[in-house]
Amino acid sequence: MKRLVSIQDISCIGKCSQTIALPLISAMGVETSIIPTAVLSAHTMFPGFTFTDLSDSMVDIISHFKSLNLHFDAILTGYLGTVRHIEIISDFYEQFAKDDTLTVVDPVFADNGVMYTGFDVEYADAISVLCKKADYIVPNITEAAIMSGLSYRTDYDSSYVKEILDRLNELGMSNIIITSIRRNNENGIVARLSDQAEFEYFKPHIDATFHGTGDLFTSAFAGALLNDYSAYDAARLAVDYTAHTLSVTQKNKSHNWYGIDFEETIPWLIDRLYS
Ligand code: PXL
Repeated sequence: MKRLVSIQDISCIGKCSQTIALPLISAMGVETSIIPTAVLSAHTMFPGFTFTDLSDSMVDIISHFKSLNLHFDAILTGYLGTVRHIEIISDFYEQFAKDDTLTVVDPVFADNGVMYTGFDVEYADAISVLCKKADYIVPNITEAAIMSGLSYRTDYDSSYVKEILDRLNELGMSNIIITSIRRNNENGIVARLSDQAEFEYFKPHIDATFHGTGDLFTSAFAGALLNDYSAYDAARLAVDYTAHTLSVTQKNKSHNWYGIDFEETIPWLIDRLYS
């Protein structure tokens, strides 16, 4: 069985980061180990959340992993939170990212034109450095614009997206999948791979936003890559799964404001994965 390590926070309530990656990628038939970066009582949309930084534990966990001689088929990072986390992960890459290790970075620091609580330009610069080291990056359009140095726009066309991709390429990032792109009445992704192949995939816009949707996309994408899907097929599966889960959640009368109801759609994902 392939083994992935997911490096992101544990939000005790709120369905995001590890509490999405762990069940979802495991269900996709991949052993999912974790390195928690921090424990939050709840994700950052909850007023009054607590944040316990686990940087020192990360260092201890990593040195124990090293003594166990572990091999990872993939390293996935999502929401981190501090520049120190990024530095620790860069060291982790040095030790564990072998030639046959797939590295996926979801930079997670902004959405809808604004940075999340607690993030700043210094963080954006630091995560850009990690993005240059990754095999695949999956920024949303806000994160991609900020990392590229272009200002975020709500109204844009494909030339804006291409310019962002050009600039990210110039910075040394490759295999870029930009998510949350709005086009007329559609939502989707635009990707450029290291061989310059480009693809896009759009679905009708669903008028609902739920926390953790990006984490769901990235987890499904990474899980599909480890099931030997091509980047194009993995991205399409992840878009379809995300859209399906959004619409199921929206229809769910008992849904919670704080998270997406992915638990209900895991069987759908697994059906699609093996069909
Ligand atoms: O979904 C990304 C995410 C993950 N973890 C925490 C967050 C967020 C987004 O805001 O607050 C703690």
